[in-house]
Amino acid sequence: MTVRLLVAARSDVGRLRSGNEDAFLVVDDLQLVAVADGMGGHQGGEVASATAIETLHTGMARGDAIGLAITTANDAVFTQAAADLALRGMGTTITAGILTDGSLRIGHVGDSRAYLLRAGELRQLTTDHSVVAELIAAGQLTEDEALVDPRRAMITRALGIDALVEVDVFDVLLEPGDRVLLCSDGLTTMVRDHAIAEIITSEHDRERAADELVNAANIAGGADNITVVVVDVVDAADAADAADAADPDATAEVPVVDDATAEADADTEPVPVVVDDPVVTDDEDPDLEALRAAVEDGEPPRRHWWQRRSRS
Ligand SMILES: [Mn+2]
Repeated sequence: MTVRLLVAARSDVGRLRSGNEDAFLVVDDLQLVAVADGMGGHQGGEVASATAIETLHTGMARGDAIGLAITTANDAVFTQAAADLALRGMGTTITAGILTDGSLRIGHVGDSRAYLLRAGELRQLTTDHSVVAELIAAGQLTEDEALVDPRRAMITRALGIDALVEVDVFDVLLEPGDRVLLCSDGLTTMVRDHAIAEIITSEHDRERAADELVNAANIAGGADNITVVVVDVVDAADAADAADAADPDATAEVPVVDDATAEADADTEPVPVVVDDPVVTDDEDPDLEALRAAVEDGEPPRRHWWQRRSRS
């Protein structure tokens, strides 16, 4: 059976940030979706996420594989950061999916997420590249502890930080009736998975589901920018029927790059902190307690890239 993706996307500044450093991409004719969450002082976060999204779009439009397109996006952000002092240190997550032979091929770096809702069960498809995800995997932190851990904004992989980046690429076989959610951590740090599942299970209309997800994050505090991309997997024949019957203006899904630059307030953006770990080797568990002091408490933590130094 041939499937098709129908998409609703929202990006919201939230209630505490002055600018929106998230970006998303919906390209209907490529059946491509993506979310990026930028970090960096001044305009850096917005530039990083917008550059990554645009470069991904360009690469996918010329037929590159998703891993290559994301690697190229890394090059673009890294090069731009190196060339402009004001942008130094900027970086971004990216989580992208493209419909490929009935599967969603996902490319992923960082702690934005892709979820699959199938038969009422919500499953996280991506692995967060973050300090707390590593600690949870190692049994050193519970999911509940991670939600309030001061290290929760520290990511271990991002685009733009280094000339090389490791990209997770994998396929998820899709079925009609599946719903896929891509989102930035402004949703997942505010709204628990069971509440996300309840919203996207009970709200059939994907546009309203996207609104409700953003609303839920804002009601919970809106501490970060919130971006959600709700993807319905439908039988391609049904999708064609629906498009014929509907107002073309209402269903046209054009490429969108939402970099929200106009909302930015450069003066209030702190410079990101890159925390070097002085002791980690590949052979021992990092003593991450020592890093707590480097992360501000009380306020919602800003995204940091946590650099694991390789042994020399
Ligand atoms: Mn974020």
